[in-house]
Amino acid sequence: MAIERTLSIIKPDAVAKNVIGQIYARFEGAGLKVIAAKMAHLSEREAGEFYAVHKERPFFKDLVSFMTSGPVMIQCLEGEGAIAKNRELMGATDPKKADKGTIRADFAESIDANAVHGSDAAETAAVEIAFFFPGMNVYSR
Ligand code: RTP
Ligand code: MG
Repeated sequence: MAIERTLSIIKPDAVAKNVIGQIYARFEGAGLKVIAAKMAHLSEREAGEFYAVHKERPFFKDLVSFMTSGPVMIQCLEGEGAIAKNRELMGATDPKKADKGTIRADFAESIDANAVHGSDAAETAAVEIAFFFPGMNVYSR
């Protein structure tokens, strides 16, 4: 399988719960490397732009309001099949439906406060990585 890059966000609920390290350990345990990272408190504009694909969805307002409610930890992950592997580690969007042992099953409270974001395809990964890490401040090894 090819080496890929994906964009991951530890959302405000998980940052507030102080589980950044526990989530990073899961990435590392699955062979995913953190090759760029930054903490940020997103503005409404940034969160709205990032989730622009969901603009017409009924949950958009709540999503932006949640994503701007506190700091987030944003990282680019690299590894074999990184996009699907990260989605697998995350579990289903609704933590009640997420498989046992996934990040969302273990750390998320609700479909809104669901601990993590992960790119869902190669095209979105490229756009999302460029959105948060413009230029090449990425440390591959
Ligand atoms: P994400 O983009 O955050 O990684 O999550 P996802 O791919 O699993 O889910 P997506 O369909 O892209 O939705 C983005 C976020 O919007 C919230 N959502 N709420 N109330 C609802 O029906 C609903 N559906 C989605 C979730 O917080 C989801 O992570
Ligand atoms: Mg998504």
